[in-house]
Amino acid sequence: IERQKKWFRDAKFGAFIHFGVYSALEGEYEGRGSQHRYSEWIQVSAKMTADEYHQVAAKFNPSEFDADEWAKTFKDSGIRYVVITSKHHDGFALFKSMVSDYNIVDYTPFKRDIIKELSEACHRQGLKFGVYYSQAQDWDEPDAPFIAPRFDGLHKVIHPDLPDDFEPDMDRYIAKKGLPQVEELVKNYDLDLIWFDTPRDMNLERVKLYSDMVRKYRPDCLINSRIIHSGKGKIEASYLPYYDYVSIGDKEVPTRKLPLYFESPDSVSSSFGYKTKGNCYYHTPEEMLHRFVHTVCAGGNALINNGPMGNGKLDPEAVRLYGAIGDWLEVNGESIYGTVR
Ligand code: JFZ
Repeated sequence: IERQKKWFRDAKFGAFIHFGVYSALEGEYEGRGSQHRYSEWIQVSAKMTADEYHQVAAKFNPSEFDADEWAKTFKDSGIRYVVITSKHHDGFALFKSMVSDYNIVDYTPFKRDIIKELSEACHRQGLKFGVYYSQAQDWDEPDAPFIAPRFDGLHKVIHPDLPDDFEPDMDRYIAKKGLPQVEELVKNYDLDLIWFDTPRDMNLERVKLYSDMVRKYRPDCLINSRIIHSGKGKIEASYLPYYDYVSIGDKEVPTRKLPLYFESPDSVSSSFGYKTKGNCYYHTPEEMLHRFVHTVCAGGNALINNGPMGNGKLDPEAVRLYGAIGDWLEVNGESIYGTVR
């Protein structure tokens, strides 16, 4: 196997983190939006304009965030790698960016670089560290594509001042924000992995731009398949050189052995972002273990998500469920992957 993929093959258990402005809204804005499964989609489900969302962003202050506490909690549960949203579809960056001031350091009273602090804390614990970056969708950028047709017309709702004849130009968005921000991430942070998602309107040229940028600065940084494949549907050979492993569908538990390096992006609950208001369902410890064991026994990694709270603390329910897997690994883990902790 390729040297840089070895840690991934052996990792088995990762922590996925969806954290951002939406975490503070907890799945609802002024009584709207809670019907959507995923709280990180609140801007869309509550039909918030860019202005409204910016006002929430400008108050985002996760003052109790403690990177070392997060990293230690993950480590103590047997987790081997961490992937956090550096920019989700809302376009807001959790890292210092010169490309756009719509980032946690320049836009909020918190002013600290979450990606920097967490990458260092994870590496101190011996954990691998990666970032999620929404390369195609960026709701703050009218040039970037929306997931349609479900949300057709939403562009106009979020950006009411757009001229009627506005023509979105995805390449302009990629040149102005997407690609330079990925460059910042690979240059400024010690990344073991980058996680792309919802590849709406991606094509070979756009995939190459992103993939080449990552490999240029950080040849050992793994790239997931959602740079081009949504997670469902079949794999196209022409894209194989541009990513390193396959992320299957969200919360998909494999029922058969899969051929490639793969990972299942699961979550402790029915949402990825933190969500208290409205319908949110947490798995039981038994369900978590069942999903974990099925994924690992099919040869893949379980990347299990937690949504930290707006104040910067981990969700106690997520910590409890990670702990249930950790306790089970302590007793049974050797048969799955040698020494656990
Ligand atoms: C995407 C995001 O839209 C979502 O907010 C979250 O970040 C998740 C991890 O990824 O949602 C998806 C992507 C792919 C599928 C389903 C939801 N899929 O292939 O089934």
